[in-house]
Amino acid sequence: MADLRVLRVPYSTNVDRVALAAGHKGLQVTWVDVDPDDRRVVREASGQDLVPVLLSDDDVVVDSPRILAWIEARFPTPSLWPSDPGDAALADVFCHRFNEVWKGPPNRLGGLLGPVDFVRDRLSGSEARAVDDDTVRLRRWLDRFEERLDGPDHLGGDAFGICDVTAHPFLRFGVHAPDPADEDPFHRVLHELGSFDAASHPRLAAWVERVDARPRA
Ligand SMILES: N[C@@H](CCC(=O)N[C@@H](CS)C(=O)NCC(=O)O)C(=O)O
Repeated sequence: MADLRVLRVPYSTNVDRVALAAGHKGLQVTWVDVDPDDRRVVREASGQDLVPVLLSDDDVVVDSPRILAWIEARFPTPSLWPSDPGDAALADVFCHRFNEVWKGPPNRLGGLLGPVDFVRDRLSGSEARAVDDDTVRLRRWLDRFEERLDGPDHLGGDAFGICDVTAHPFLRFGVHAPDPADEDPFHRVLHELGSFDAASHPRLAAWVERVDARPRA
């Protein structure tokens, strides 16, 4: 088995994607814990500051979607993408939109609310309106995920796969509070403004639990 090392920081959603994917494939990962305030190891290994970074015998891969595709190419079984090429393309569209569109509102909310410690009275009028608008966007997507799960057990269909790996580390905060030591405002936004439960979104809450129970490397 190839030696896979992954650089990580605590509470990282994008690192959790790699843990879920590697767990699905039964891969052994050597985790390398990095001080979030001292990224020299990350920079020396990869030329940039963000984690996860995957280091194999012959490759350095940054950016979680690229890492997931790399893992799938090297270790195709059990697969994360559907075997039907059309379904696989659709899964890619889902993941791309999750990364490029869905993340927009919670990222902006974190950017507005983090600096004022989530005290809305400290926002300007236009900032408060932006918070309201992005909160509506964030919550509407929860309803769409709930509708998607009317029938299939997973976001990409019946089988666990890349759509679940991509979305679960983020959506799980809608049910689970961040660790008390986790100070990332993005995670707090997902928990406080993107919250849901078995009463409001029963299928989505059950999906969170289902994916919570999966193996992680
Ligand atoms: N597009 C990258 C984003 C990576 C990213 O933003 N990583 C976060 C942790 S989840 C990070 O290292 N942030 C820098 C910081 O916290 O200072 C990916 O999907 O891997």
